[in-house]
Amino acid sequence: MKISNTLLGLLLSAFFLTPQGAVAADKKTKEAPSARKSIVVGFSQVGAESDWRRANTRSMRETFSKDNGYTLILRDAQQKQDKQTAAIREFIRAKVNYIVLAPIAEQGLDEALREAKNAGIPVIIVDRMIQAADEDLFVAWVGADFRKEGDAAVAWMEKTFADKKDLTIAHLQGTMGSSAQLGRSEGLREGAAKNPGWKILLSDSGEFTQVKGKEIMQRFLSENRNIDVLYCENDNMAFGAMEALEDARVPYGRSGGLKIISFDATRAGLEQTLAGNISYNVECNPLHGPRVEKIIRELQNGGKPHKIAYVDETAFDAATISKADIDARAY
Ligand code: GYE
Repeated sequence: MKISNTLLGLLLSAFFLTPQGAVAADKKTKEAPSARKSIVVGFSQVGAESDWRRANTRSMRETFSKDNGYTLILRDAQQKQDKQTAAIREFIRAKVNYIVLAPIAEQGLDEALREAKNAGIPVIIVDRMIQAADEDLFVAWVGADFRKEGDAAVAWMEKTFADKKDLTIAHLQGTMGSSAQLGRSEGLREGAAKNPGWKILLSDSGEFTQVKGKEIMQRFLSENRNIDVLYCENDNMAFGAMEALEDARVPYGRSGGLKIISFDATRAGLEQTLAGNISYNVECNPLHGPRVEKIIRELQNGGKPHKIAYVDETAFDAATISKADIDARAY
């Protein structure tokens, strides 16, 4: 009797192993995320100065979520370097597993990064870069080739204004000392050096914001209304500049007059490109969350991620952009 009971039990368990096992396995996977220790990531973000930046923050938040097994500590530096330094030190004190840094400027973070290194916390740099004396201050970087972006804008200018002997250029720069500003500005500077007719008569920083972009453009227009090209280092400053142009009744875009070149090619930027208000818009992709996560996964698995990784990018011409380009835009 005893034996047959055991046998029966065995038989039953053999028959019902699949459903029972499935339930058990299901329970296991359900319990896994909470049971597993989450990875703590401290992210020091530049600020919230532009549409690009807000899309970038969203991408990081979505990627480093609780459901994905992370605890994200996000600190907004409001475009102030001392806040960024303080955030790095806070992450070190909190003993986070990884520090992710979107540097405001290329210079000035060495000391805080050395402290992170001494504390044994890996630093991943995203978007802009740093000019560090010691390459070992970070494990990996992922972002855009800003100089290449500048070169793309210059190539468009050379093509578009090939017949024009003299070209008056106004230059609205991003946050001075940031990689995005340095690369894009260097592209224009070298373009002007190659093209003797190009004159950069006006230049100043609009700190990548719409408000400051408008303010600087108003000043430019008070100094000189005969501008052929506005080389504007991001979409939001271009929106501000467009407001200033409209207030001053200076024609621009498809209808003639001044031509605006912009960078980022966010959805709002592309809408202005399709409308013909921005003549050329060079893409800069902000969706870095999954790229940074891939680096962290590699490190977790004992791998060695690429030290430097550039994101592929394109550009949009008002003459050829389509509605489909905008519909495809996730940011
Ligand atoms: O172009 C601008 C943002 O660093 C690439 O920063 C980024 C730049 C982007 O404020 O809109």
